[in-house]
Amino acid sequence: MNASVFTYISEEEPSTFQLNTFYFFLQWCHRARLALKVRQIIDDEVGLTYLVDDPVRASRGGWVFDKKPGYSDPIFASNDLRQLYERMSPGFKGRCTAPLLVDSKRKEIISNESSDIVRMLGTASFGREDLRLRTAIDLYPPDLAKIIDETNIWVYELLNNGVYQCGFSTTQVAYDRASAGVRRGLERCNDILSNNDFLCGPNFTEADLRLLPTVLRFDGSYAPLFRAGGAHLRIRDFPNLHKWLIKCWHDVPGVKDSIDIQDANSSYYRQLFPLNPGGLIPTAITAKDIGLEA
Ligand SMILES: N[C@@H](CCC(=O)N[C@@H](CS)C(=O)NCC(=O)O)C(=O)O
Repeated sequence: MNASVFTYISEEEPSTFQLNTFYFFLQWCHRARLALKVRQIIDDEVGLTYLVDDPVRASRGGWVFDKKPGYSDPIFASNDLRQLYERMSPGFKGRCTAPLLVDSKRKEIISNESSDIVRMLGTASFGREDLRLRTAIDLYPPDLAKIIDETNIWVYELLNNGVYQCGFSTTQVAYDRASAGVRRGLERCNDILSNNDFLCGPNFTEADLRLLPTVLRFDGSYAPLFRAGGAHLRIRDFPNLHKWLIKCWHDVPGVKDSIDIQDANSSYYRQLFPLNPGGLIPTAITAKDIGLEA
């Protein structure tokens, strides 16, 4: 698993957890939401709390709680995410990021690393028989563990993180390297998907789940705003990958409900001032525009 200062829960752990997830909608949080949706775990069962992005009201980082239902900290009534980190992990020095998975009974942070959260939500039942049985899709079957882990590594380097490296490069050399990596990543996916329905074989797995947030935002944000792979590139330029995206959208339960495409894309233009100093939000891109709906 990824290096994290917090604990990792496996299926063997005791059953006393009460789950709570805090999150916003950018790609790392979208992964966690996808894991919940694909596992068919409904929001109320894990005590999901949304965050508001408000750097002015936040004491460090941008995430604040709000008074409105579903947006307040149910454990400590904190004002912002940093306060919650401080209360659960006094002296915490890292970035106070979302998604954040906490045990609301023990009042402890379980994890703030989205890849671990996805693995836990995808594989552990947290001692609850009903969550174990409901798993419609096996995101991490033991016989595919090795290939899923290998795929996650290059998908992260070239694509999940590669698009951000393009967007935030400050030198031409760094941008060129990251942009070439994004193209290699997209081509590699396209090649694999010429023979397979999904990245690791005939079934949707965690590797597909982790690729999805990047591909769903590519045409609306990562290409035009981050210039990932070149501002003009589109997922349609990789026909097998485009077919995969359509398949995930229509055939994998929960994927459609995991994202509001217009809002997810416009949030990049709203929030990333250095990349969009004028603050104008372009005409919204829809599911139809990227070929997902007729
Ligand atoms: N490695 C972390 C990164 C999480 C992350 O960057 N989250 C964003 C929101 S999706 C965040 O909270 N950013 C605020 C900050 O960096 O201060 C993960 O994948 O969980």
